[in-house]
Amino acid sequence: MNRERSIQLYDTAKGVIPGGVNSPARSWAAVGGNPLFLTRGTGSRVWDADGNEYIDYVCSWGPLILGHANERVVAAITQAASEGTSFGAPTERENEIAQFVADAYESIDMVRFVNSGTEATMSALRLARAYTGRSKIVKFEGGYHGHSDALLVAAGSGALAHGVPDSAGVTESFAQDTLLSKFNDLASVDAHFTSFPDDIACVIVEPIAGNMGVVPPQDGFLQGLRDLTTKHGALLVFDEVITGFRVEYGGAQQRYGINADITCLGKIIGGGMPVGAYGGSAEVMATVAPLGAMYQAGTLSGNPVAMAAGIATLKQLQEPGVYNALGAKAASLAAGLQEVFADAEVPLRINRVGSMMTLFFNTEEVTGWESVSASDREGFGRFFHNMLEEGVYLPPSPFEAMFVSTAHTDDDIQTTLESARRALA
Ligand code: HOZ
Repeated sequence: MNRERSIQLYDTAKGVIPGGVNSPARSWAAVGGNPLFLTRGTGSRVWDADGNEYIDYVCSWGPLILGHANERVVAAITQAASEGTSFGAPTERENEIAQFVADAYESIDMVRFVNSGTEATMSALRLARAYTGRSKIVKFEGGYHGHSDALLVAAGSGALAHGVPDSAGVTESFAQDTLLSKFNDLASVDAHFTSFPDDIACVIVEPIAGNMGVVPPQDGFLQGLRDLTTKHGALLVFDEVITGFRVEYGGAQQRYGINADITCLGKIIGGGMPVGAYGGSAEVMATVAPLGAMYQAGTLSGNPVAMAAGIATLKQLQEPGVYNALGAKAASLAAGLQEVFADAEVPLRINRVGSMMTLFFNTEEVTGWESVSASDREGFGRFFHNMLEEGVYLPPSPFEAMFVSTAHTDDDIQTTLESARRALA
């Protein structure tokens, strides 16, 4: 495959953008090589600047559950843009999508829209602190909740892949209020409540970890978090930026039957446009300005074009059978890959929930940070590059989720499996 144009563009980018990218995970530092510069996408496919075509399992890191350039989403964006791209004043579309979110989540009466998942989680922490009057928060090793200061401690995603899980520039005073626990280990959470019974404002968790690769919650883990936080008067914050409207229409909360106090959303609710949101009960959300004393604002929040894309996406996800079909497709891909790897005698552990999954090059079951860290990064990197040569674009990191969209066809799955067989050979 010729990738000359991508190489040239990356060289140019490095002169004017730090590391040539606007988000470190895109630099391919975790797998080596030159990132692809993409020019267009349709359905399950993307094309790079040299005209090479790929089956895409990155799907913009999760938002594109309907695939690229979905017709109804593009029409909604075009219509909204033609009516004005930003007003900095309320618009009716905000009411419509807020109602969709409140209807989807039993735990949400009110929701505030922001511009990214980072803003959503950052605001959720401020809200939890304002509501409880407490300062400390508990997060999990390998959990990634965007790049606000308090959350860049033992962080996953690009921070983990680049070896900077504790970012420079985060002062000790910020980090000291962030307590770390181990995912799927309730005792490690309980220990913090024993040490600081009256100081913990919230526990923030990705209910299905997605930024150290996909790690599902073990039986009882989320219920245990619910019980511990309730017992100690702390709030439970679910970061459903990836899982919201992904694993079920009502996210991980619907899937596992556990309600959070504050839910953070992003990705899918923006239909490929920049959107985040945080929501909860009317009582908790009454703390947010202008109702209450916790301040948070944004010129482009609730942007009409982004709201239109989100509405068009959620409407399609409300159609019967969408999640069953997505799950079945992802299951057949996972089963096929497991078989291909077994035939090649290469150890592989696939963690999958619905249409999100990670291929861990591990011999042991992957249940948390330690087992994630034991994966064969180089092996993944070789597989990634061989798949790319085959025209299959996987996430360029062993610690990210791959996504199946409604646009992926059975043919795409079969082609991917044949590619994997050759890639391993
Ligand atoms: N935080 C995203 C992965 N979980 C990466 C976003 C990007 O680099 O575009």
